[in-house]
Amino acid sequence: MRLAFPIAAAFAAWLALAGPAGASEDEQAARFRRDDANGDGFVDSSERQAAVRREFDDTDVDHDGFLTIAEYQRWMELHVRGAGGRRIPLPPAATASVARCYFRMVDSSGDGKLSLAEQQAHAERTFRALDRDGDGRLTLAESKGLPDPKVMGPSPVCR
Ligand SMILES: [Ca+2]
Ligand SMILES: [Ca+2]
Ligand SMILES: [Ca+2]
Repeated sequence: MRLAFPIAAAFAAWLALAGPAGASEDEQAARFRRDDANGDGFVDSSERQAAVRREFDDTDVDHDGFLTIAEYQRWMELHVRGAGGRRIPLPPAATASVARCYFRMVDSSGDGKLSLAEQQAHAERTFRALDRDGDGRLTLAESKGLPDPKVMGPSPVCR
């Protein structure tokens, strides 16, 4: 359990920030409804990208246009939830390792910070990996599914 925690948290946090899925069922459905701005029961790519922009602005506490590991850790402490929406106690060492892992995956320029463009590129990849029938929009069920690894590419090894 102890050993598995950082990987499970990495996965949960990665999905929570980058895709429509969150840690708990309720949170997933609530997020889906929030993302579905026109209320048609589907989340399309532009609705997802608008949500990514809002999440980016919330996470970028100093508003310099980049997310640092510390800003991302703070976001996780505030938003990662377990079953039933309960807060999970996240030791700083765990959030730091999850953040480093996430940054390895998303920071394509390798400068140690995430730009909005990098977050959006990652969100778009995740969106395509979740859109199993390829119709360009996600149903709630698709948004709760696992991203297609063939579309997503290999996940970084986190420790
Ligand atoms: Ca919609
Ligand atoms: Ca910042
Ligand atoms: Ca679809």
